[in-house]
Amino acid sequence: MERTLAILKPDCIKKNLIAKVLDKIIEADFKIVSIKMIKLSKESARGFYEVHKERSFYNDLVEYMSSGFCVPIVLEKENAVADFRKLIGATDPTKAEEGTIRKLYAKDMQENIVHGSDSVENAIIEINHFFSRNELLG
Ligand code: IDP
Ligand code: MG
Repeated sequence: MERTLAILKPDCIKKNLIAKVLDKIIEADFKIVSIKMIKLSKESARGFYEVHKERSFYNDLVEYMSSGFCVPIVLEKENAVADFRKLIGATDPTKAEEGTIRKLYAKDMQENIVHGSDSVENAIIEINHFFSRNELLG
């Protein structure tokens, strides 16, 4: 079994889409290992997206991700990382496949509703960014 980190981003929460997105995730056979609702500090958002720190969109991304509540979720499934990336669709919703979460609900390249880890190694790092050991038992 593999784990991945999903985050329902602030636009998802503001648009009241938590239940709709969770339903897509559960329909696709992911098991929810752990889930919480938190507001990221700018420092935490900066750290989470550190790989993008040289990109032109980095400061806007940090503002956006710390602008309201997020819902980080640890998901488990065989092939969870790749399967979840497939379920969410391309970063740019105009390029996302029909039926994907971003195609259905994302506004644009920044406000794209949901995060998904891009590798098994990064999934472990990202899960540890949000969840402590006792929040991952069960
Ligand atoms: P991903 O979320 O599909 O893995 P990344 O390239 O890792 O995409 O970018 C992280 C996040 O940064 C995106 O989900 C999106 O919110 C934001 N982002 C990426 N590229 C752009 C851009 O060109 N303009 C504005 N925001 C962007
Ligand atoms: Mg990424």
